Amino acid sequence: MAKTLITNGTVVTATGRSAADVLVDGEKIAAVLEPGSTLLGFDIAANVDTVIDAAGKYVIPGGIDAHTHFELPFGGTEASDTFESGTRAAAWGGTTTVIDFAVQTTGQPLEDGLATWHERAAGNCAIDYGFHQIVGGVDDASLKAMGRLVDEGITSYKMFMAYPGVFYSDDAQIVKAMQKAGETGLLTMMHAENGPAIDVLAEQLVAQGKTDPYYHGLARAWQLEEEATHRSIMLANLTGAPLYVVHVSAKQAVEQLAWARDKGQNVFGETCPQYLYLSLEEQLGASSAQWGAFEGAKWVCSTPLRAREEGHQDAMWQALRTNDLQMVSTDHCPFCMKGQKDLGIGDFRKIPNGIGSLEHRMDLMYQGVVSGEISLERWVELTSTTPARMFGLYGRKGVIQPGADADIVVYDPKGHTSISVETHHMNMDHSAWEGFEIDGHVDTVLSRGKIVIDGNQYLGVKGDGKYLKRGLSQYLI
Ligand code: DUC
Ligand code: ZN
Ligand code: ZN
Repeated sequence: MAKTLITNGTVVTATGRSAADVLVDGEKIAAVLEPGSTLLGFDIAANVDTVIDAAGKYVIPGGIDAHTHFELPFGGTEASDTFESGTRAAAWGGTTTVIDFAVQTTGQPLEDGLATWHERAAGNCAIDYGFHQIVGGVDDASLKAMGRLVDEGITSYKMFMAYPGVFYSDDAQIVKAMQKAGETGLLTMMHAENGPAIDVLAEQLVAQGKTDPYYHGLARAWQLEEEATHRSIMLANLTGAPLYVVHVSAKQAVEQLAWARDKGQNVFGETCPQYLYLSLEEQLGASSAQWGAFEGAKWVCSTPLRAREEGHQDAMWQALRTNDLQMVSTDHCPFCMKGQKDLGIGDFRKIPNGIGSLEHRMDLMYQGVVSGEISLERWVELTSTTPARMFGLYGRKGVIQPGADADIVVYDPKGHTSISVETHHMNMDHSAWEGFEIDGHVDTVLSRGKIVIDGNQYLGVKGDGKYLKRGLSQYLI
């Protein structure tokens, strides 16, 4: 089996940093050694197949993006990244594991939705992948099927309090699903926005001629995120089910999570790069020569970008520091402007919701280290270690230690990354992050011991990525 030595680097984990060499044997990390160690009784560098010189660079566990939507059917179209293009873009950005959402639509047997996602992914991924299950219809059959998910390695499922008529579940359905989750150990992931109330506001805005993307943000008011977050917490409290709230964007929703956590409830939350950097005023309200006020459609996603003047972005960074929020995922759900987002010209309700960020998550969060928002260790914790623990992959993923999969990123803090549609690898005709400059660079990426990114060269192979059967959450109180 091929051996690789990553030498002269600084190994960074969630708990500290140290000068160390990492020996990879086949697909696994074999040893983490003092630099120049002769502990193994021979000159290691002279006895491996490949030596990677990481002098001046960080050696971190590969990123885990626990929230992606490849090929998601949504808004009359389908998210534009396939498992092939999406996992390739992930590798370019230093992410070596994705957890995508298998979709069960209302009325469809849960098993059929899951089988479709397995078919789409199998043989197409360059990095390892797992699934959460979207439960789009709670009935006796789907509740029974939920009971079998853990055996399939799917230990979390998502429900939507938004999108009536599409993915929406009412409170009665949520209670039933949470009761089942409480019995089986499944982690409930919640899209917490009050969908019926949003639909009323959206209809009123459109009736007043307010049809531009900007109004998407006004219709999805923070009060409706706070309310749904609170309601989901109380339903989880009632049923004893652990709760993970996805894509938190409102500071008031964070207050609800913190309140529940302070009382000792198993409640967790993620935010996404877009809620840390982008805003209602600057992006949803943007205008361009090409698109006019429809330019803002590039940033139509749900939950929506929030007003900077209300302080949501600062509050998200703060919550990441204090652990009121535990993780950063992307909610990667890309759509092109031409032929997809433009379905909503003249009516923001018809714009497919989603932003593509998968390739840039590690860089964007590293920029938070540069700007002093988070520490180097917290960067690793938020993007790799906690996702592994939260979703039952820790030990195998999310850490640099003997026995773990050799999913490793060599990150250059002296490098530079300019983000642009011209250079990204996601299947999109624009970048939501155009013009963002990162004071760092993903240099080398190993996926289970194999180099998939070598400087500016892509060496990944579709089909090398394997399905990950996940265990129960390792993060519960
Ligand atoms: N939000 C998005 O922006 N896209 C996909 C689904 C979701 O909840
Ligand atoms: Zn969602
Ligand atoms: Zn999502």
